[in-house]
Amino acid sequence: MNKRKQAGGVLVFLPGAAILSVILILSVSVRAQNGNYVVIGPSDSAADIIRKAAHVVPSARQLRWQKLEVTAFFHFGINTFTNHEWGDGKEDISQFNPEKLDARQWVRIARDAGVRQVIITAKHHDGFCLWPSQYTEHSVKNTPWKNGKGDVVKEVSDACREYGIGFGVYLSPWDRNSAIYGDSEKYNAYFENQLTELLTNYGRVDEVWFDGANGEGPNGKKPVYDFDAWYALIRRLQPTATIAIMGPDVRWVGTESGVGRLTEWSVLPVDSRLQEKIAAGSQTDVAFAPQGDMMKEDLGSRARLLTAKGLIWYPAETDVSIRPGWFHHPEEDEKVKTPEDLLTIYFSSVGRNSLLLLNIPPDKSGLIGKNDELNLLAWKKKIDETFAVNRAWGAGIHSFNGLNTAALLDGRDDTHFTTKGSDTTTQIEFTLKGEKTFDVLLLQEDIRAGQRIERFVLEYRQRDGSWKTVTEGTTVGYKRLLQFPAVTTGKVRLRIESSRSNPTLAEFGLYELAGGSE
Ligand code: FUL
Repeated sequence: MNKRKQAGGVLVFLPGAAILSVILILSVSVRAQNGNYVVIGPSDSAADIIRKAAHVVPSARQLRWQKLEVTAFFHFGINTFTNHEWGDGKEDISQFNPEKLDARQWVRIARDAGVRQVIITAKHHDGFCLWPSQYTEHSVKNTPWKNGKGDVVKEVSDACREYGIGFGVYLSPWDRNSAIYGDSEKYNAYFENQLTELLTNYGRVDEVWFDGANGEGPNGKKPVYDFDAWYALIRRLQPTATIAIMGPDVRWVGTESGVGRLTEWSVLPVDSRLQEKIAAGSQTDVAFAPQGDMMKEDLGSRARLLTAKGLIWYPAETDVSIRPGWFHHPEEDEKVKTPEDLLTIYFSSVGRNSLLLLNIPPDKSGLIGKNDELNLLAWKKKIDETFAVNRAWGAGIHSFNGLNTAALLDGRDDTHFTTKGSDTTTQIEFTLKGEKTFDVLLLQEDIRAGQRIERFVLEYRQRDGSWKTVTEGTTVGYKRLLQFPAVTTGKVRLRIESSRSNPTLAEFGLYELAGGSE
């Protein structure tokens, strides 16, 4: 039975006034962050709006986050012991005793799999805290684990520092254990206190992840979360941390299948940040089935932008679990996604202008299982082998209206090719160093300049001299990867057919999938 559907009906949306104030506060704070927000005035023409959209850029924290490409979740907590996905807060926490817990193993495996930042579920909806919070008794301090002296959050943050990767926290606003949940004023103060503990006792925090779930407390009421105050607190205590999902920096892609949109704009009309829409989607399997409407949903096309009051940089994060559930369940030990599954997910998330947040749940002994580890490492090997050699390296590059063609093959995402004058289309021809075989195209825009490309086509020259389409697409953004049946040729050309301003293309790559195309 689907646990999410079972638990459905407990959600409420933030009331309109709260949403408005969230947006106002966000607008004010982001406007100051040089260029990741722009106001559309009543006198702006369609051309003005598109030009403005082309110049919205990520904030420094959004840029750092985007470049991570692959991050991981560790879903771990009392659910790991009760074998549930969502606890009700009444669990007997004396069950929590992960005798072999080794956060260094978790982080080492993640790091070896190419993960650049991890997020620990410090508190899930059941309210059990993985750190010894002084504001509740429902935490590790009252469990047999390490005689109540343990702190999972500390072990994970220490391991992240040791292995040189980022550290983030998931703190569920919905707390099914708290007796004061339902009383907005008291609960918000409690939540702020817990957030403060996490943001002050564990060194640098790089991401704070809020889910939007909100149910009724013991008093039969649903509290109104004070997101404004939480954002302000995070900005004050951890100014470089991105605030994800129910937050201003990063948006949920809209599926939990690892599949992002084929057309994925990071510049969106300001109303896309309405917290209630995000909350509604993140809890409803039906509305967000992988092939469902959300995949077709147009978030950032020209038509959508033209009616906007403002535009923001609001990039997509694609979260998915390596197993069917978010928490570890022994019966799913044989259902770990294979290296091939993970590679497909890599292409449909990182390769679609999104960041991949891959969940790797430790088991109740406190370790990541062997199957998960082996599949992760085999996946990483495939990625490394696939992208080791760019078949376009050493190619002669010609573009009739192009500037700085050398940037396309310099391996850097902060230098770019662009066009002369105000040209928004171009053709770039690559004379490869001899005949090459490839089945993957990589494109990257220099997002420091914005996201601009709207349509592109890759063609190859056939033996008879005619050109044939290899693949085509719409948005590029930070990274776009496309797979196609293998092609062997000595010449390719990339045609950028539409762009919101001069295209600013950072990288061009042709690769061959490790093990060949299927
Ligand atoms: C959801 C939660 O309800 C799930 O349990 C999980 O934590 C997922 C990442 O977010 O909204």
